[in-house]
Amino acid sequence: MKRLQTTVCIVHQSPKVLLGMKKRGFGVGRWNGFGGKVEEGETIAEAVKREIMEEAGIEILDLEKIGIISFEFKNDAQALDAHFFKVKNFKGEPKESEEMKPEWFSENEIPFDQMWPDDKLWMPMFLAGKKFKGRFLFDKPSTKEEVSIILEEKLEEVIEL
Ligand code: S76
Repeated sequence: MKRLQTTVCIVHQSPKVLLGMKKRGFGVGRWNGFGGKVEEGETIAEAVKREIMEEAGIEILDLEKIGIISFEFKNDAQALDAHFFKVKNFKGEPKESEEMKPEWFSENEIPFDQMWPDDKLWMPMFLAGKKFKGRFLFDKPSTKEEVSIILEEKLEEVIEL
């Protein structure tokens, strides 16, 4: 199976988290962390920095790896290895780009009904400062109209990634 390396980065300034509404492409119509594909010749950390600058116009000042989840879709040979990161400090003001509309949410008002279905499982671990590893198998990629369904799930807290 082909595994695409991707990043998901969430700014956490307790009790607020910064999410972005995806305006096009994979995950359109859903709130998510910032991120995308790791490009050829780029480290994962470089990809995180580049994506959050492109999508939200901010420069991150710290970066902590907090999870790895493998996402697979039934009948699809393309799997995603998503590397999850937490950022606490950044420079600049989050601003809307062609790809994402950033918005701050309270930890207790996270819009899970407009997010990927796995988010309600790992987000509590993220907010509690725990690290995690997991694998989710979905029936299909989500679209704006239809959310995908989790067919298999595995998620565990880990001490180290
Ligand atoms: O939080 C998530 N971000 C993604 O890009 C994809 N979940 C997810 N699930 C497939």
